[in-house]
Amino acid sequence: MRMTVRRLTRAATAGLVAAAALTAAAHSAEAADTLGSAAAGQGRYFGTAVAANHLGEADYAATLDREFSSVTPENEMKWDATEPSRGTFTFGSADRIVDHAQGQGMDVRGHTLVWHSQLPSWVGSLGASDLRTAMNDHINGLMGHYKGEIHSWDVVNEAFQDGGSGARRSSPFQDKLGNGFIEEAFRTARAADPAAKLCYNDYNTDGVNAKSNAVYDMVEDFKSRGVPIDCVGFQSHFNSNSPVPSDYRQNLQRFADLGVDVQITELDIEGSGSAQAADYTKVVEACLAVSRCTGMTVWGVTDKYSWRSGGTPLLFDGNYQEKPAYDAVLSALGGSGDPGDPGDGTLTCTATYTRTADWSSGYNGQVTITAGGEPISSWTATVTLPAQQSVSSLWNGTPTRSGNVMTVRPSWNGTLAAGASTSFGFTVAKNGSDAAPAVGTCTAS
Ligand code: G2I
Repeated sequence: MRMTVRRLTRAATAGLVAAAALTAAAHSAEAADTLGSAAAGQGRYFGTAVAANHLGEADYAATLDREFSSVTPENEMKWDATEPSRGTFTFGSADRIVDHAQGQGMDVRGHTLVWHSQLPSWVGSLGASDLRTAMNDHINGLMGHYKGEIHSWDVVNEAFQDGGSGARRSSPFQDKLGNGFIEEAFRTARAADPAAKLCYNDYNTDGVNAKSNAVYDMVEDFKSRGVPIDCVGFQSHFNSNSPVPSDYRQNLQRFADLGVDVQITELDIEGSGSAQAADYTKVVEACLAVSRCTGMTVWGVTDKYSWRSGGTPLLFDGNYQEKPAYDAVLSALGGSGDPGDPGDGTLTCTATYTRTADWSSGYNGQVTITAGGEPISSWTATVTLPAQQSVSSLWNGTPTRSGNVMTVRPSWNGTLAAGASTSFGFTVAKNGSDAAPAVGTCTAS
């Protein structure tokens, strides 16, 4: 357990959280204008994964503190970070996150106690009996340190295989301790911190499929035999290969009907603009439709630091600007910020670049312009080319050139609805340089 002073902090924090919820509820009668306060108006938390090493970045901390009511350490509570050698616990980075969260009246999700990944090599080399002891010691060490400070723990993470078999995934725990390791971990966890909700967490279990059926059968079995389990986490990492399933709500509901809470634990959806916004809306609406869906966590604050940063899957872009997906989530939560802008009527847009064709002497580039949460009637984007390159033609935009900088304005396509996109394209002669152009900040009017 952490020092008494921290325990006092925690008790004080509990009061703060209650006060924050009241404020949020009162506020929502007018118009909740942050994710956390809008979600509180629906009786839910809205969280994000956080990395300790970004907390010192002013925009990161400001966005985190303003918008979110729960945090999950992205890596700092994992086994490799907290018990790198047997019996030696290191809590520095995780404590930084927990202290920051408590200072802001945010709750903390614990992630994760028993997982095959980010496991120090010493764990894998133990024999069965030693491994069982080490697993229970690890659970007791972490949960004891944060006793009373974590609202939900991912006790076991990703223990089932992908694919159609519904089988358990191979891991030191599975291979040496057998199927019983999961329930043993949950029983140990219950004793270690009776106040924490104990979750099983996995991915590709978001719709009804062989893997989620296998988890469902396990939870049903646990409930029937009195194995302590309180919640199931649905990671919800989506992209075009793994879209939001059409039976997402139905799947959440069937787990809730077993008598456990459900939580969306690592939400991110690759994409941009109105399509991404629509997918986020589906997820939020599904959670709100299931009374035991107690909260949602997105897997990061900003696209800049996402584990899938190339797919821009989060609610804030790399400059901490609210994306159309942010507006969609806020609105689905019943909030009414001023979508897509800082709340003062400012019009916004984003510009993203892709190379759409490539040959030895040249390439075609395309810049997609997406309006923020307000309709816009014009936009301006700059494209800076590497020195050797030159543009031979440009379509669906009106360029003015100054040296190697092109400033592009609309031709026919200046008017965009909130969240809507258009794009312009251009052909470039490489002249020996294959480097990509740099696209500057989009401005809207
Ligand atoms: O892979 C996405 C998530 C799937 N579910 C469980 C989550 O715990 C998992 O999170 C990711 C983190 O977002 C990444 O940040 O887990 C990855 C590792 O399994 C994390 O990546 C690791 C890198 O692989 C390491 O090279 C790096 O040292 O992050 C570490 C800390 O930055």
